[in-house]
Amino acid sequence: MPTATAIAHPNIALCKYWGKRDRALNLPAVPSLSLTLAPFSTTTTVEWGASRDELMLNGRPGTAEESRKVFAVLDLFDSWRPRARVVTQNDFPTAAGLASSSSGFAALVLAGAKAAGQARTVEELSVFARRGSGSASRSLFGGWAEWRAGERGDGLDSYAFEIAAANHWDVRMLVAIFDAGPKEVSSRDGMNHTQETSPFYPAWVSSAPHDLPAAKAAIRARDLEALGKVMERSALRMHACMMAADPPVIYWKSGSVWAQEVVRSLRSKGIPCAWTMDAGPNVKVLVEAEHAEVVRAKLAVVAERVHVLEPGGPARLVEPG
Ligand code: 2P0
Repeated sequence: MPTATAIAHPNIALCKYWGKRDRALNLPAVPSLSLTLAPFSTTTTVEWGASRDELMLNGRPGTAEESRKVFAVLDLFDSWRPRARVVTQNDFPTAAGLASSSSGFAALVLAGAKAAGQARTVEELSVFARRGSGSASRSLFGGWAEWRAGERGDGLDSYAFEIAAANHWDVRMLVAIFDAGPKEVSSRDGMNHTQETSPFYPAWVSSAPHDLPAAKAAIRARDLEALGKVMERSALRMHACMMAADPPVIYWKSGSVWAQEVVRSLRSKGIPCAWTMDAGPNVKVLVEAEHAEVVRAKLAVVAERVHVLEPGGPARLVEPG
C-alpha cells in the first residue's frame, strides 16, 4: 500500500490569528505571522488504501472528533479516496504549551499528498492544512511565516508562505510553563465565542492587519525591540478582546502575569526580549540567542519549567528505511 511519512514543527504566532471569516472553510478574519520552532516535532505516516479509516495518535486510537477532523482533511485530496490509516506521534509533551495541531496537520497533508501520489504545490498543502487547524497552514514553512487572510469566498488565497528562513536570525523562544493541565476552553470554542459576544471584536479585526507590515520590517531588520512591541501588542489586544467576551474567556493565571513582569524587568535592564501568549496560561518569550540563558534563568524562578526552542525548518518527507 502506498505509504509516506512526514515531519513538521509546531509554530507560535507573533501576530495572532483569532476569529474566522468562514467557519466551514476555516478562513481567518485576520492575517497572522509566526515562528516555526525546533526541536519539537510531529511525525505522521499515512497509509493510503487501508481496510478502514483508522487514526492512531500518540499510541492510542484517535477520538471520534480527532478522527473526523483528520479524515475530513484527507477527503480534500480525493472525495472518492480509498480508506487510510494515519499514525501520528508528537515528540513533545502535550502539556508543553505548544499547539500540536499546527505540526500535526502540516505533517498530515505532506504525507497524505505523497501517499496519494499527488504533486501539490506548497500553497495547496497550506490550504489543506488550514482546513484541519488554522495555525497548521503556517507549519509547512520553516522560520518566519505569514498566513494571508485572503479575500476569496472559496479560501484558495488563504495560505501561508515563508517570509524569512530559520537561519535568518539567531533567536530563541523560551516557553515558560505554568499549568500542565488540559485547556479549559479550546481555541476553536474560545475564538467563536469571542467573535459572537465581545464588543471589542470589530476593533480587533480592523486593527490586527496593521501589525503585519511592522512585524515584517522588524524581522527583516532583526530588530527585537521593534518586533517585541508588535508581538506584545498583538497578544494583549487578542486577550483583551476575549476578556471582553460574555462570559469572559480568560486564559491567564497569576504565573502568566509574573512572567510578563520578568520580561519587562529584564528589558528595563537592557536585555531585549518580548512575550506572547496563546489559548493557555503559558508565556513564550522571544530573545536573541546570546541572552537566552539569562532570560531562561529568570523565568525558571517563576515557572514550573522552561523549554528553550529555536527556529525550525519546513515540514519535510522522511525517506523510508
Ligand atoms: C495563532 N491560536 O495564531 C492563534 C493565537 C491560538 C492563539 O491558532 O479553529 O488550533 O483549528 O483554526 O489554529 C490556535 O487555534 O484553531 C491558534 P482552528 P487553531 O496561533
